Amino acid sequence: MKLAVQDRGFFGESFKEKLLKVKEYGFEGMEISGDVLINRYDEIKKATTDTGIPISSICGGYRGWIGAFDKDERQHAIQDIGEILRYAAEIGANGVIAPAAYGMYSTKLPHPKAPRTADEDREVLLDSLEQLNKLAIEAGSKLYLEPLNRYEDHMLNRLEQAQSLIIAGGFTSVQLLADFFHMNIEEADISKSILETKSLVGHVHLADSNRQFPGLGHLDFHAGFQALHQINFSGFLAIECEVTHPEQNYANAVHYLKGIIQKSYGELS
Ligand code: LER
Ligand code: MN
Repeated sequence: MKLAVQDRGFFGESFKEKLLKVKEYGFEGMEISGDVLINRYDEIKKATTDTGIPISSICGGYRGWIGAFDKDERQHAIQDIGEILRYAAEIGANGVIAPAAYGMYSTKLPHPKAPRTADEDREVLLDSLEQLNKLAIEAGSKLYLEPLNRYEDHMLNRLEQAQSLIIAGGFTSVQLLADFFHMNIEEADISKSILETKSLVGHVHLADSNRQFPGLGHLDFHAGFQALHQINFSGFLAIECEVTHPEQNYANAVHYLKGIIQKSYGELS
């Protein structure tokens, strides 16, 4: 398990500055946006070589959603993510993240009826994932399918729902993203869900129960990390939090998380 962090303006202007800053905090990778990766590719590539800190993963920075209601928006997402997958492989990142959609529709808010049924949602997602699985294989990268909480998306809220799509389609280059903030809302038992989806878990997002830094909410990271050790998770855990006090937040989180990683590992070995 390696700790990564999402890019923030606070880390610096140039990617060399950013990667040196996160290295100083003790992170081992950085998650960046797809449009930034493409627009600043040469600079980012050189900065990863100069600093020894890799780009762990790509989150956002494309048009539309893979589960968009609008056909053109969905095709834009597939096209853009396809291009980002190629750049991700080129720079040595582990993969590219995609939720079904973010903020498009929620059945838990007073929205008018959705234009699609749950069965139609599933069909659309299977179609998008089939196209993206092929593009990920061609690129030599992975797509990380991310379930979000019920207020951010109505299609995929739990790991088991995303797992069911991956298995149904036999998508060998699509894996799961387990985000602790969303799992805290949607999973009955975070550890059990991780153990049940096992080797399909390819990437992790870390935030506490209130989207603040781990240690500033009431989530039990220890139990979740034990489950990650049990499935031999060797990927990145990327911090995706609201930043209130940058200088303290990052340093405290690395200290807190490395302590839990070591403790949970020690108890199992
Ligand atoms: C949004 O809440 C989120 O968790 C992001 O990772 C979406 O990809
Ligand atoms: Mn996330």
